[in-house]
Amino acid sequence: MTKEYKRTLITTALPYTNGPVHIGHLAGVYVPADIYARYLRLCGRPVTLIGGSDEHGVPITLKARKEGVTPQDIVDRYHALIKKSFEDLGISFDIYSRTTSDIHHDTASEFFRRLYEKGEFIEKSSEQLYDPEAGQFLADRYVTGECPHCHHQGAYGDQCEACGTSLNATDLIEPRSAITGAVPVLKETKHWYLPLDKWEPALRQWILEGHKEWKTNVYGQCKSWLDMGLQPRAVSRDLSWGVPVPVEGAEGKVLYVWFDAPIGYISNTKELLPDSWETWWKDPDTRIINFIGKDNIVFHCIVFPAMLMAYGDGFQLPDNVPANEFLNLEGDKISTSRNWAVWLHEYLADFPGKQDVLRYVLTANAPETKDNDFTWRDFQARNNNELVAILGNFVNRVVVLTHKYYGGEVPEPGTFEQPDLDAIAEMEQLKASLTENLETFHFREALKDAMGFARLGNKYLQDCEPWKTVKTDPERVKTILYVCAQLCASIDIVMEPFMPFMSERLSAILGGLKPEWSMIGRTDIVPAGTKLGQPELLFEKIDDEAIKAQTDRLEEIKRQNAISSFKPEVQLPEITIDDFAKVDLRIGTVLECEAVPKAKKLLRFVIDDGTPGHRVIVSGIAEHYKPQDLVGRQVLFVANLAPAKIRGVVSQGMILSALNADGSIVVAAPSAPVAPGAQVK
Ligand code: B3M
Ligand code: ZN
Repeated sequence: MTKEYKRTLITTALPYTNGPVHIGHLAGVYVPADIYARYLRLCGRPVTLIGGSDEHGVPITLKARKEGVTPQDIVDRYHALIKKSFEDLGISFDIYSRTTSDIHHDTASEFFRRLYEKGEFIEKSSEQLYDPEAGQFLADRYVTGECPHCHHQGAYGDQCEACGTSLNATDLIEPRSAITGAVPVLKETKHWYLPLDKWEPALRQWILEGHKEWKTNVYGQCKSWLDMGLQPRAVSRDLSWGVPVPVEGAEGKVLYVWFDAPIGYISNTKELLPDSWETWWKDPDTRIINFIGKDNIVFHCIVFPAMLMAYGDGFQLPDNVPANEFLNLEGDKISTSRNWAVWLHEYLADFPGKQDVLRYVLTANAPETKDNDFTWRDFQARNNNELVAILGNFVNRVVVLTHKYYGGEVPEPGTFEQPDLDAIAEMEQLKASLTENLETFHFREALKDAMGFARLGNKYLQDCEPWKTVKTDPERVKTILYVCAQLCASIDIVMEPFMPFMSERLSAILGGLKPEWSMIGRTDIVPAGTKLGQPELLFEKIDDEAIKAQTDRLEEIKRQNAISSFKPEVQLPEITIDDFAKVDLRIGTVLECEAVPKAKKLLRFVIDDGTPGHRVIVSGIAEHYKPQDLVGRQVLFVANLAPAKIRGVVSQGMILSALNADGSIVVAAPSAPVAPGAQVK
């Protein structure tokens, strides 16, 4: 940071209210933004953390259509759920509002009207994609097709999420309506376009020259778009859900969701600070930071800044746009539509009181420079081996020993000796590195530095061994435990941005400490004589059972997804009724069933086929059934198949079964009991 700013406005991408928020949103945007806001507050630097729901756009109307309810029903439901779960996770928004609010509609309308009156738009009729079956224009997520740049299938009408490129719906190769699946036709309609090309020189200057310090993923994406050349972008849509286009002759048209949503940052600031919001947006001494996911880069670095430049009137551009990559879940891309996610509200219900563990794991694993993976095993290991074994353990030992030797009162120290001075010096180093990492949005590294304080504490305690020294030099132990209390206090402060719930409990244990960043590393944070609270475990082990419940849930979702996305085999060539009549299909009852020795897949059946001799059939389904479970069941079999010797057993027929979408095999059976030997036709 080259300039000293007076205040920092932090915005977080506004989540679409078409579903709850998941760990991908948290790791990419909300946890890092909250860490940064909390850090600035601890430094005593003025900061406002702005959040809110993005309640317009096709994701919401699609969801409403699917459920047969109104868009308002959808946004009311998810806005409430998302707001509550953010609160419960301790995301310290100064405001969390919504884009269906009156103040937002007014602000977004006024923004459009000003650009309109300044002549900043191109008004143009053109042919757009139209679904003749649904009788509506297809824009944004109403239409999918192949991306003309990276050839990803399933790119949306406004953006390809695979390569991040922003698109016009008419750019898509082989477009399809997301409503009816119909092939769209072209139909004439009028829209307003923001000529991004007009702002290209200013954007080049601002980003490519002025912000070389941005993260390489953000800078690189911006550079490649600018190098490709910017085109005018439509900022209105033929839809009924959204902010109506506030000019004459625009009936049935609303603002494009990506036009109104970023204005939400401004509306929400206005709602929070009706008298001073302009200072937070227009004073050059304010620094604006947008926390977003990587799929939002183009809108925050190109489109919204162009809008702000077109508006003028002193609006400041962001100073930084720290966008993260994506977090995967157990090796697969997180997906709301496939339900492949860990949903925040479900996590909070399944792991009550463990908000900090999630915040910790998501930060330790944050996808800052590349996509990263969340696994439940890693979650468990980080909790048990790091939070419990390192952090919780150190604090607990200090509190227990202070109670044991001094009735819980922090003792008066003597002269600091070399190990004490070394520990104090190391705290200084850690603080410098931690601060630098936070300032530059390297939160993973920052968390490592913060954990460094707890590691240091354990090492100091292990080296000084107060439990031994107490027998030979009790005076020395007073200094050791005094230093330990200061270490605990520094841990409390450095951890506050990452794990605020733990920090609050630790502050209470340390006699009501009020954390401030400048205190870190000091040797007088907790004065001698301070009465410590009772020892309590700051973290508890998470057992295998709790983890298994989560991985079982994911397995089940995977299975359901495989079934719902199942594509049947291509049908075989046609046969005649005479061909079919040659196959003698019958029902039989399983009398005996056992594994075939040394053949992992085979079961040997004795089937009651209505004849006195019964018959033996071998079937390759041993990996899917326990033999005893099949005894007594009725099956369908081909009776006139030529006998074949399989692993030394002569099989007189074939039992019919289906290969299921998830790879399992299910034996075909009659829907009601049937006399053994009855024919199936
Ligand atoms: N709602 C996209 C998203 O949720 C969008 C962000 C708006 S930020 C102004 O990923
Ligand atoms: Zn693409």
